[in-house]
Amino acid sequence: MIRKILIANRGEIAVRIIRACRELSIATVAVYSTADIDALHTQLADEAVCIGPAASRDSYLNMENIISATIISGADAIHPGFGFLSENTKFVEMCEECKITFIGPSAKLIHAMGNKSEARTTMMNAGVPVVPGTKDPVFEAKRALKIAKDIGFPVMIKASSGGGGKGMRISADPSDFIENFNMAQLESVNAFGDNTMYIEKYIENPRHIEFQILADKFGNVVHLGERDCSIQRRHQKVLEESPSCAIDDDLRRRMGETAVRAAKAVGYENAGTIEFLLDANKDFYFMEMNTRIQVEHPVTEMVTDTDLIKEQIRIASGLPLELKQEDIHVSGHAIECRINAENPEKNFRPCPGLIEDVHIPGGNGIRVDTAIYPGYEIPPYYDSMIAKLIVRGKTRSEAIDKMRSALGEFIIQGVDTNLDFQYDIINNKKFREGKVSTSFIETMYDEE
Ligand code: MV4
Repeated sequence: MIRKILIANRGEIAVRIIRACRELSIATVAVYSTADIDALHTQLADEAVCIGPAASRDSYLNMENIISATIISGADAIHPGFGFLSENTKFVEMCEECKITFIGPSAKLIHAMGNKSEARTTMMNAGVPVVPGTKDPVFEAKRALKIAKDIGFPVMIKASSGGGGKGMRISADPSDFIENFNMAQLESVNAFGDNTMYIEKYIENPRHIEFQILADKFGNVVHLGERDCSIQRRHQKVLEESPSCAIDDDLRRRMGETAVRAAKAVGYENAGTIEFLLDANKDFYFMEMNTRIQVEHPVTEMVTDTDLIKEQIRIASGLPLELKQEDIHVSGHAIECRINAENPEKNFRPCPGLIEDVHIPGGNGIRVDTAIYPGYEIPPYYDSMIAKLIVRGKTRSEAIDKMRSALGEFIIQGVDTNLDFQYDIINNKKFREGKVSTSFIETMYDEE
């Protein structure tokens, strides 16, 4: 059994993990940078170890220091949260070598899914639908152009190591292909040191639908329904909901079964997410697999009445899944708004600084995951997300009304936030009608 967990993260997710550990009577060790000495996670954990200076690469990405902190504090496991070292193969290998339980999948699995081109091939071979495109990776623009002509334009050029839109380009027709391929490849070489590319048919205005799965060490895999994450800005999710209003029970069953098949095909273990693109004809295609707990996991927790962090810990402890697929029911509707310290009027520029005062909304079906408090100073070194406001209602319409009420009640004084921007999304006619796609934010103010 796991008795003590070191949380290799900060902010609301570190707090979320500490709370789950406390419920399970597992001791907690926080790690913090010198900029986070007053952070909530540092104060809330049973113990806290300073792991370096403010810059992430010196602290929250400092593998040696985090492993040392684990050994010194006598923790037997590390929960990585999301971001930072959560999908770092080398770090997971270090944990494996030091006999520290990494709460997540193996280094081998993270590596296999991090290679998007290889993941695509693996899924094709497992009978999981992928976007029409290359079977093998391509390295050379001229050869890629030949393939693109076979696929049919427009096409999407993607870097195998890509993510967050990096190393990705649309090509409308053969005349702009070579240039776009070379730009995408150069971006990938610069960002990831990898020139491996693949080509897909371009899917216009898709929805981003992802399925939450849980897999134990005994080959049991279940899915917990989907999240619709179509509302994004520059590949950053802004608002997520579950269930998706684009999916009926039959499609949910088929996509869910596909997600489970995908996880089984790679021998997955722990919590994971299968990302799909859903096109206007309701055809769905595997895009990527995320091998970590995700920011938006609470919407799934709210509609399935589960605790995904506790499930991760149980799985890592070697316990079999207690959940059976037939026992998992999606009930009601949940929405999450990501609250960022940023100024939407100044191109969403981050706005760190002193939180002079906070009022956090509450009430029936309202959940706020945050690490801010009155008098807290948001450091400028990390992500600008400072809270997640999650609501659950019986229906989508009730969840929207709850979110409108809760956003209106939320007060954060001292820094600029996107609270008003989220309010605009919630009150948008198209959003309320469920007519959203990945281009929603670019057009939301058009005809109002
Ligand atoms: C696509 C696509 C259209 N067609 N692939 C964006 C990030 C990366 N994970 C994959 N992405 C996309 N891949 C094909 N073949 C459109 C996107 C895309 C997108 C996907 C989900 C959510 C928001 C998006 C915004 C722009 C582009």
